[in-house]
Amino acid sequence: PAATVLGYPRIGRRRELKRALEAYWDGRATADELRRTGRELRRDAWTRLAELGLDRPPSNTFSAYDHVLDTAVMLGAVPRRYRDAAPGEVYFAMARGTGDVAPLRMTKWFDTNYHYIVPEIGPDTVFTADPGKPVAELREARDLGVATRPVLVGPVTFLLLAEGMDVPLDRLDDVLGAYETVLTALAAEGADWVQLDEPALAADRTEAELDAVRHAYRRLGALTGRPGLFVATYFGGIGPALPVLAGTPVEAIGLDLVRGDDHLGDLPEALAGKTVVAGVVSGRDVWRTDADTALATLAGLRERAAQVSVSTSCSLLHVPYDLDAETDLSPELVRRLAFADQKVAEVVDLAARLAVLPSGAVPAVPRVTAPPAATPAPAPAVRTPYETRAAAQARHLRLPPLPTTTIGSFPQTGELRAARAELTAGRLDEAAYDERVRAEIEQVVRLQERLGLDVLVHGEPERNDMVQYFAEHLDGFAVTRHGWVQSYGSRCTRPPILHGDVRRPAPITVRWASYADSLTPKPVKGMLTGPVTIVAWSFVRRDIPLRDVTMQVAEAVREEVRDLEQAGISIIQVDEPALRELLPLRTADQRKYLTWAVESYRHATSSAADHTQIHTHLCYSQADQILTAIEALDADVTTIESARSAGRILPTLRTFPRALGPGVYDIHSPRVPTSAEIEKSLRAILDVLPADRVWSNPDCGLKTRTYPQVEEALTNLVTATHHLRDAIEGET
Ligand code: THG
Ligand code: ZN
Repeated sequence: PAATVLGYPRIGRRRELKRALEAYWDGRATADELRRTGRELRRDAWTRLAELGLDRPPSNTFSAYDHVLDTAVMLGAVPRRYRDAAPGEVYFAMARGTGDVAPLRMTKWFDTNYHYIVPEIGPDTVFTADPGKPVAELREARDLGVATRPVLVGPVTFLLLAEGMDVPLDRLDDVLGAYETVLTALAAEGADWVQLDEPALAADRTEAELDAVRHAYRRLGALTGRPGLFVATYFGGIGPALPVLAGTPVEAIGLDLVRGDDHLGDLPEALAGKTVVAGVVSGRDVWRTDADTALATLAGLRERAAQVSVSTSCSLLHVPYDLDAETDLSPELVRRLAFADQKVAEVVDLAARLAVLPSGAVPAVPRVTAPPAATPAPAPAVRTPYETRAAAQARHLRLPPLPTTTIGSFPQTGELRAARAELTAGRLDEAAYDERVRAEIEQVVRLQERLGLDVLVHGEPERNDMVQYFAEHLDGFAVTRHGWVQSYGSRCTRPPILHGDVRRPAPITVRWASYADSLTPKPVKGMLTGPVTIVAWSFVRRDIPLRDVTMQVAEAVREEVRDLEQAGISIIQVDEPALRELLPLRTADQRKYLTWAVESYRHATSSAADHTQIHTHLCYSQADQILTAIEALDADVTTIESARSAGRILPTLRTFPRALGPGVYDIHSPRVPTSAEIEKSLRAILDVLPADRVWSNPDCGLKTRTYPQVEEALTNLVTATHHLRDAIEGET
């Protein structure tokens, strides 16, 4: 049986692609230099995969920015407004915008922390196939002596992810024409297999959508002179889509058997003629695979399918390259871990073991019971009624109408990042580093006082990342040195590994919050990351339920809230930007998740005194989809990212029961809004919400902006707010 993986990381073992992209965008490198880096990364990937024992590694999994954007370009779906860019610049214009044209929207790739560029199509989009990229990669690999299997985003997933049409699948036949051209070109170039990714099948699909799947793969299957078709599904079981796919001429079907083993019991008869590509090695976490369990699954499958190949559950894009690069992890932890290269070896090893297993033999799997977790019983997580709290907070804080504030982070300067790198390398001592942080905090406080903001923040200069910083200060987590995972484009995160029971050995944020508080008579907001976001952006142990892990983290956050309060901090923000990210893809599973997610947040925050004001912040402009859960968090003030989508979101906020700060400055763009624009946004908000419950703030943290942009934008924000405030106070 063959061994394969659905995809492989592409940012580079030392983030070479990130460096090359940023150098190119800054004008420090030429397009040729960028292309050379891409070629080197692809060569490294193919030769490594071949060395590790894969006979047909994937190709076209490299991307200069994003694979969904690559697909849009391959299909000719380039919106008119980008066509004026210089020929070599169209691709990055779509990804990042130009001086005049905003980029395409970016959003979460299913329930991962990877973000893709949202294709834009309309009734008039002309799909013209350009097979150039997949064909070139196939050739490039073959010249290195490696036969590969080109990977494409499948036509149904592509259309379902696109925006601009009420019923995007109306364009299916036009898109299929372009896919036929690409498949024909790949076959002509010698591809014997092509992988078409259809992760959209792991979410709920209507009958009409399943009909589209049937139609798409019947039509592609009927193409003459085509390569073998391997439809890969992942991020969960595909339920009713499985018999549909099985009823088409595709030769191979990939199943995520890590998350989606629910459908294994009733595999349709029709699979008898197919190759099942069994995703038994998880592409979503860093844990070693239990070989006995995986082998039992594979042996069981072999009884029912024509062929079984061993694979990962999804692309390895979501895990770091190589565990061997980590020298600081404890040997006990290392024994439990597998990064991308180790997972490839696992796949190869499982295939070899399956090959020598006599047919009919299905090994028994010993049941292991996990040790009970040290999970806190959820405290009765209720605060007093909002009205009571709001009155106590008003007396205590004495804030003006439309209070102004920011979300937490201020720009992270190059010097600050350099100082942190020096500290890690041992070239700067703790005391000297602390001195830099202290100076930065003082500057940020003085700046906010000068700007006239009402609720100040310390600016988070001491934090690399809002999750990693907490992981570094909690027991039960390990952090890596080189474990970078692409988040979007050139941006990466180093997800911490949550491997044991979580405990907080000492206060984490109190020192810097108190320091900032000591500098000013204005209230300073304490800044914490919520329990759901901490687990969502980490690699989490799987021996106990995720809910229990999250409650342990919530207990640590609860202790931090208590200590901040005791240090005299009266406004505490607990962010949950990833609340929506962990939302299960299937609606049937969503309510249960939201219940425990909300419960963990309330556990973290409910001990706060009435006069302590709890804030929360959520990103990604999808607040409207989980508004009931956001209300249930019971935060006193909620700030959301809405500057780009106010028109859609504002009407849904009319009945929001507590204070809200819908963002009035889009921090994701370098553009600075005028005070007139901000005032207009605020007026739109005041049309929907009562003035005594509205806050005035940017729509996300300021970390990725520059100081000149931030100073100008916040000046305009304060001016606009004061103007409206005078009008409101004049009325009463
Ligand atoms: N932290 C984590 N995940 C995230 C975000 C985050 N996911 C969603 C959202 N924010 C957008 N993603 C990112 C990811 C990384 C960066 C910005 C937005 C980023 N990374 C630095 C880089 O690549 O240069 C490295 C940061 C570091 O030193 O850790 O700027 O905020 N976990
Ligand atoms: Zn945000």
